Amino acid sequence: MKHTGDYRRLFFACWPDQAVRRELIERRGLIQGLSRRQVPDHNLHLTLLFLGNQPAESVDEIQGVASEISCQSFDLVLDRFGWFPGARVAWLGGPAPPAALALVADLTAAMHRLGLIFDGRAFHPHVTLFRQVAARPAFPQPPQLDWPIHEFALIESIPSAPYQVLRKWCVV
Ligand code: 2AM
Repeated sequence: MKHTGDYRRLFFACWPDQAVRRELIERRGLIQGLSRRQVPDHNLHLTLLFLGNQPAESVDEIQGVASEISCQSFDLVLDRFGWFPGARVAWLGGPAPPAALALVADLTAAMHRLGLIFDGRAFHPHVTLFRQVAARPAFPQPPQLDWPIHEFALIESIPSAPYQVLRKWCVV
């Protein structure tokens, strides 16, 4: 397909429903004030696979191959706050369930088969709550958040706009 020169910044994610979003907001409140760059309520999510900038005309193909992925539903357990020194983000995260790892591996393989090039960062389940956190904070222990995952989503990041959910797929 001819490349138009336009790019879309994309990632696959678990997108919270209202109830889980409320719980994420409540956990974020336990560490409030860590930086001025609090992730807005409407953007809270858990990235499965970051694709970054991809040719605009690949979006249909990406959705097509994502539709063929079969995955079992799983429960995410988010039970700790943490901080990544490189990215300087503070997050709520937890262990990676085998079904989540399988989904990420299937998505990665499918995107590679399409010939897409993207960062191969390892999957560490986390929801970023604050950006530009300069040093590791002393975190409290959050109450455990259980997040049942029955679907995953393709999200577009557009500068100065809320993340856009392009499409969701159910898992069984
Ligand atoms: P972060 O929250 O840990 O920064 C949209 O930017 C989403 O993609 C965020 O969840 C972000 O993770 C993630 N992301 C951005 N760049 C990435 C990269 N190079 N590798 C993996 N995930 C990335």
